Amino acid sequence: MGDLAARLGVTPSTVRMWGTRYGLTASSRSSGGHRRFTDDDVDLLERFHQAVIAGESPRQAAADLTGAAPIPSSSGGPGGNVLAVPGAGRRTRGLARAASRLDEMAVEDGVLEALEAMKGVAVWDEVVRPLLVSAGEQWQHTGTGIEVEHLLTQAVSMALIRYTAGLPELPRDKAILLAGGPHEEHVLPLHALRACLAERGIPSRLLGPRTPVAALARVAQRTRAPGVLIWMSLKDLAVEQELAHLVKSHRTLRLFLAGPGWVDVQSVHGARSDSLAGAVDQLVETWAGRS
Ligand code: B12
Repeated sequence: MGDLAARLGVTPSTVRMWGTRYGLTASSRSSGGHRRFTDDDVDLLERFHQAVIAGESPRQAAADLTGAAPIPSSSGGPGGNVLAVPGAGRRTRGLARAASRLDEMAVEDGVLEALEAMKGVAVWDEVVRPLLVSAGEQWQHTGTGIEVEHLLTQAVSMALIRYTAGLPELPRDKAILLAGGPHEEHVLPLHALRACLAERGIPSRLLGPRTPVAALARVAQRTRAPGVLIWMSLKDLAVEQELAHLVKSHRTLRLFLAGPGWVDVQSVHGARSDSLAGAVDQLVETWAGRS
């Protein structure tokens, strides 16, 4: 069991759960009663894991691979288990339940309501981030819940956009540039950052996921952006070498590197931003010193 789990990159309890929930288990036992996975069992579990990571529902993947009818969801509702968020407050638990039943509007409205009550940094750190971390962990450990992650992304981005649009109008010049790295899909933290900058009266332009560094350099030059922040959740060592060109876009440009993707990267071109509140402070100062 342990060897198999390590080979698949999941925990032994996950493999056990696949057995009880989807009937995917060892086809024989040793004389001592231990599970014995044959080559065919291992092959089946590997294909199951791959299908689930690729986005298929575990119930359907198990049915496809074994030829059995799909096992009905135990809760009867769409999606099964509720996303567990350890230590979460009332608001976060409510949003976790809404996300688990795929109620996009309830999540969007709940996040918007929280933003109006508590402001950007607190909502991100205390309400939204715990949900995202739990959704990521659930996916990593069970290969399930990717649909909840997508729904959360959509609802949280929309709430942040609606909230930002309702704030007083911002000056249009010298906007701060925010972008995801060239291969990066994760950009939610940039939506949060844009909302927090808008609360402080600071304009920003969000170029979104997968922004090529050369494009960022052109925009920085054209708009004379006083500051650029690049978010990367995933490590991408090639990006650092391209930054030399970006920081030369104009004389006073300051570059900030944010997200776990930069953790072990030593860069002479940019400064690290370690938290949402920290990035807001850095960019407020950068914008105040714009020339
Ligand atoms: C939402 C999400 C997605 C969405 C992204 C949508 C979007 N528009 O942003 C979708 C579904 C598209 C997605 C795709 C993928 N994802 Co994803 N995703 C996430 C999730 C749940 C949240 C991401 C996020 O916004 N994080 C922000 C906060 C919550 O992250 P944090 O680590 O707590 O932040 C720390 C610091 O960065 C800082 N911080 C927090 N917020 C802010 C804000 C600012 C401004 C600053 C400066 C600092 C800061 O404080 C924290 C503590 O120090 C994470 C889970 C997670 N824990 O991050 C996985 C996660 C990042 N994804 C992961 C993976 C593997 C993927 C995929 C490769 C999956 C796949 N097989 O396709 C793809 C990536 C494709 C690509 N090329 O980029 C892994 C990455 C593991 C790794 N390091 O290699 C994670 C960690 C899930 C997991 N636990 O395994 N994902």
